[in-house]
Amino acid sequence: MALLRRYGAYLAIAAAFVYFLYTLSFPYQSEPSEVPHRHNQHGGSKQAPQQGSYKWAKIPLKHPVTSMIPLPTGSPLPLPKIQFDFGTEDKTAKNIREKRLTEVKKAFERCWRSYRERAWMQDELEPITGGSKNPFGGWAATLIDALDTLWIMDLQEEFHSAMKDVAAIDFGRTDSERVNVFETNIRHLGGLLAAYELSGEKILLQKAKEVGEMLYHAFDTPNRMPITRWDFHKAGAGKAQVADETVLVAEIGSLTMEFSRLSQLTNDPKWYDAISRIMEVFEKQQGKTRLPGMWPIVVNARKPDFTQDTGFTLAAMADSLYEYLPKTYALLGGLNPLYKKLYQGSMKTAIRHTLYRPMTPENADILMSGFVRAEGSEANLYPEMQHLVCFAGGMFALGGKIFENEEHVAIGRKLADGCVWAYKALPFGIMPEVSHLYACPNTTECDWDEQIWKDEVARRADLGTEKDPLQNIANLRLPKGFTAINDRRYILRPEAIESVFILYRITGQQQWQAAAWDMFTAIQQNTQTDLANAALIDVSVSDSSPPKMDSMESFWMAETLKYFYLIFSEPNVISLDDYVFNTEAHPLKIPK
Ligand code: DMJ
Repeated sequence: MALLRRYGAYLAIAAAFVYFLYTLSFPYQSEPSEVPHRHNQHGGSKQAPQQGSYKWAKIPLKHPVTSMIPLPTGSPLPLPKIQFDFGTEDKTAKNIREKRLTEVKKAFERCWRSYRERAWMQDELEPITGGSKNPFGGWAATLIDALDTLWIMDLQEEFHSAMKDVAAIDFGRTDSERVNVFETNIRHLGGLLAAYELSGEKILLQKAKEVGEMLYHAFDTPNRMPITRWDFHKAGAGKAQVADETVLVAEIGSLTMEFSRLSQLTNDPKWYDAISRIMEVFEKQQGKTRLPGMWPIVVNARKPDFTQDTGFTLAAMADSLYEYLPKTYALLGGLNPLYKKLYQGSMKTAIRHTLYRPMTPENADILMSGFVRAEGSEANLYPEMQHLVCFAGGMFALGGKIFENEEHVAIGRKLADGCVWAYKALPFGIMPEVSHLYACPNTTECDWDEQIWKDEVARRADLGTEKDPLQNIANLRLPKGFTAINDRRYILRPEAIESVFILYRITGQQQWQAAAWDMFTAIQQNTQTDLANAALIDVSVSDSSPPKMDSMESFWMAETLKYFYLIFSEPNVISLDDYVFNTEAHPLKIPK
């Protein structure tokens, strides 16, 4: 009974938390998990204006560590070669490539100009009305996120002028009540570190350190687990803090790259120590979860205990946790085998339980990664397809190279192909945020069966009792192969082009550049506004162009346009043999 009460209380807290996230920005509900499909929710509501600025480095800690976990020592191990050996380029191919590169740069410059004129120092430009908003603490998220793209695109004047204003940003104050630690880490800390790595400008490392000092206070809890939706002002006032009982696993598991690099660049081990304590918990819990090998979407950081939630995925709310394991391994020069162990263990489970081959009219030999509900001895796969999970192709391919596993590289290729297929399947060539497909019984062969597809569409849409189910299928605007579209938006996300870029650099095959160009032209034609580019409300319409919404997240210029630019650059520009990208596409240098 006591156990039931405790479990009931846990569920009630989890449900309340999930409902809170859901109300923030999710217009749809996930069928199997009933949790919103994205971990990067915004920071939260405004609070009364703050007096003064917190000097984070000087605020005493309530729970300082007694002994510091040091960075691994020794010379970095040589990593296997990642990039394809590109030979001399054919003249016509070079010509085409350079024209495409110019088009991508023009798209970026347009957005940058409008941001500069209309929303300078704000987090985001509103690309239709020209207004602005501050969902990320008001620390100029778009500016910081796009700094390294400016450098890579050789926009030197803009880079140096922007850098001067970065110097004035005060990370000791915000009008937001809560700070999203994950978002601040990947966008601000990641952005500043990468811009520093590329330019060598000391002020950028200084600002990265200021962000690091701030975020370090989110770890000031009795068990040193960080608070992910963090009460900035409570911490600034020196009040006691405790880690949360319901935390999204990506938010606690995707701090390793930036924190490790910050420790390496400052020679201060405290950030590496902070994330190492988290990864020790991941190691302890890996074999105890409901789907051993993987970690569930919601975890209890206070206990810590990762054994309650039954939902598992490589997609939203878990994604970058897995992505960071091979990348952190590389960043630490291969000197911490824990990251290899965690990655290999989790991928074994992910391959077995989350991957499926969708049934398509072309009998395409592709893969997708869905959602798994693990209860008792059962693990049931729900063949969902999220835009967010399109990063997985690149992760498997890169991880396969790092750990010399060709089977993983092949899986990566099929996953990336799955997203290319999904883009092409929609009327305007852009895939939606969340949809469902029909999973073939196995991944080796699968023939299209129109009747199975129609039955599945009808079942999902609950059309069984309708007079004319086929007419209703038409009303659902589903390309063949799609059994439901649960969220019809495209919000300028990067994951598909991210994987296509990685596959191109790893294989050297031109098909990936061709796929990238199709994606770019489709996105550019449909998302352009008078000022910049806007998210789309519905990519499934066919009789008119997709309607837009007044939003341009900072990852459009930080990630999406950067990957489009890099796939048409010379392959030695930010080579995958020299850099690993954080989950916001900020390149961090691999120590050699
Ligand atoms: C970005 O902030 C990051 O790529 C994150 O890992 C997931 N969501 C967005 C882009 O879609």
